[in-house]
Amino acid sequence: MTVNDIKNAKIKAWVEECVKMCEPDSVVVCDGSRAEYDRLMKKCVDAGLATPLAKKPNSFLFRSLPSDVARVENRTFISSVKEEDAGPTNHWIAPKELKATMKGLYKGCMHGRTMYVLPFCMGPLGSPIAKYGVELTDSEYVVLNMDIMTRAGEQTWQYLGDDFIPCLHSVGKPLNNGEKDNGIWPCADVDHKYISHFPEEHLIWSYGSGYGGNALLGKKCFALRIATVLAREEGWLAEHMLILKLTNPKGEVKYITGAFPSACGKTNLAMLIPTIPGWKVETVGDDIAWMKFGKDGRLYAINPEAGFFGVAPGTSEESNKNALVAASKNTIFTNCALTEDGDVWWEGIGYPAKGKLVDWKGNVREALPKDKSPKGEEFAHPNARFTAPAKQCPCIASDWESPEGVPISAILFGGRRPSTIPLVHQARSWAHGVFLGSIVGSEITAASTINAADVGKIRRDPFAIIPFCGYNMGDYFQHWIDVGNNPSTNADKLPKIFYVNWFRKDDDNADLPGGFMWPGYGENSRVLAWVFDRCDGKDNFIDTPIGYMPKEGALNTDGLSDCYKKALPEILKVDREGWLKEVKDIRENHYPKFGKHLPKELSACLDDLETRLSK
Ligand code: SAT
Ligand code: MN
Repeated sequence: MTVNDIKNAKIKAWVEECVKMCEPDSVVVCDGSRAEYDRLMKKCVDAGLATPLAKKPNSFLFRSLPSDVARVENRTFISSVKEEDAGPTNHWIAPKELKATMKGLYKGCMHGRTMYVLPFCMGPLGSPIAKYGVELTDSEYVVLNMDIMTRAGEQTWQYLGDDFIPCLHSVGKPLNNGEKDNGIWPCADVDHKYISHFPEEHLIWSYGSGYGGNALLGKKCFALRIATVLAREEGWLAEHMLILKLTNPKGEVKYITGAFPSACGKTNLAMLIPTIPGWKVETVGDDIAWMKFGKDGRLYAINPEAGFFGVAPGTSEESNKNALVAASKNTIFTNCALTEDGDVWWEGIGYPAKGKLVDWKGNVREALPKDKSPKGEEFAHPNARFTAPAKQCPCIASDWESPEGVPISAILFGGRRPSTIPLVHQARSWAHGVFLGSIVGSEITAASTINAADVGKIRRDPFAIIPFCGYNMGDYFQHWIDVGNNPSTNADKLPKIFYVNWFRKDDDNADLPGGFMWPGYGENSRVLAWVFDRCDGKDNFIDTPIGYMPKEGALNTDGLSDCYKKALPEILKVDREGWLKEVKDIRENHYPKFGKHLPKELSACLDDLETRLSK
């Protein structure tokens, strides 16, 4: 198929306009077939950009440039007409100015390269919740990753209408006559990278980066930043949330979504192996949830993605066996280390490497006797990734591609909070739940900042969506409040909302590994079980000033190690003093950022919390 064969006139005209601007040597309309995948991968291998892995069937390792290893938040723009609509947490440039700058960069940017036209679907094909887009890119790596992460190619044309999302991407490295990449990852320098969103036009323009969320435009750019805008316009929710299916020993099922800032084990929770007998967790999604009201007034969620773009370091048999199996074949690895026998290795994989390794920068180095490496000298980049098909996950739920989505019973929020926030508490109402989402954050540690003065402060990441919301965060809070007041639903039908904290610490207690008062991982199933019963309205709670909490004996502790049993009362009580400090921090440092956009319901929740705590 060629551009001329594209039947949708709007798509065809847009492609032709972009071809004229970017001037690629050739244009290929992708069919999404296995043969095409193999051909593009071979092109990458021949160009020295990808290495086939002898130890993992049909799997390949890419190394990016050190300047292109992660999302670039300060080069990510929400280019709404009015700055106020981008809000206090986004970077903004006026659309006219940004378009002029980017058109200058796009002019001739695909010289010496092929432009790929990749139609794709976010969500199960034909699902009433799914949305469609077309990505134009000059990166084979992007096409290959999008093939895994989305439903892409031929099969999507029949669903693509005039409301498709145009996604234009270039690595920003044109080639002169006869010039080749010579095995060097193509991208532009940092100040020429632009990851731009035009919310009024539902348009995405990305330039200068070939990596992850900057370049796989279906993911953060479309399924979150543009989708949050669509969701607000159309009355649904586009969220940075995992979706899991929880089955109790009686075989009853509930679906739960959860939002956590980075480094809180979101993917691990989505693929958790319960330690309590008879319970089962299966995965519907590990990163993004789109939730819409069904006819019955309940919220139904789909995972718009078809793969996992997971952080490799720290993934081990112990932390997430299911992810390792998912990434054992047909997987793209990026910035991992390469072993002599043709496998990948990373810090925290659970065993030391042997012999020589090629590190993520391409240098050959002798492996260290331990699995850990000094900061800055890691063999795998800390943000090294695996791109694996979701269907390869051993715990993928049988209904993960259900077109109508799965009905959500509970929503979890959480962060890394060494003090104050208990193991679990439940919101009293939808608005109180929105309040809990709005205060999500993790404590800044020496490991997560270069600014010593910030250590101990809370880095707020409301709904874990700060880097991914396509409009004003105050208006986003209001949208959540409005969803709860939607006439097609009521309080009984809405998901119950919970705040969990797996990360309470007591550094003085030598019995606790790492000082953590809760073991986490599979043991989190104990909390999930309490949440499950709460959704059934069981009498397993007490009412406290901060919300509902497990009553004595309600949390299953059978088989829990003694040190954690001893720590439990402390992490299941209300720390009044700590919470009063929390209230003060929210009032003085967090809520003022949103000015008049902060919903009055949230200020009311804060006042109410303070009153209850002071009684
Ligand atoms: O690179 S991605 O944006 O896809 C992943 C992440 O940073 O959360
Ligand atoms: Mn994410």
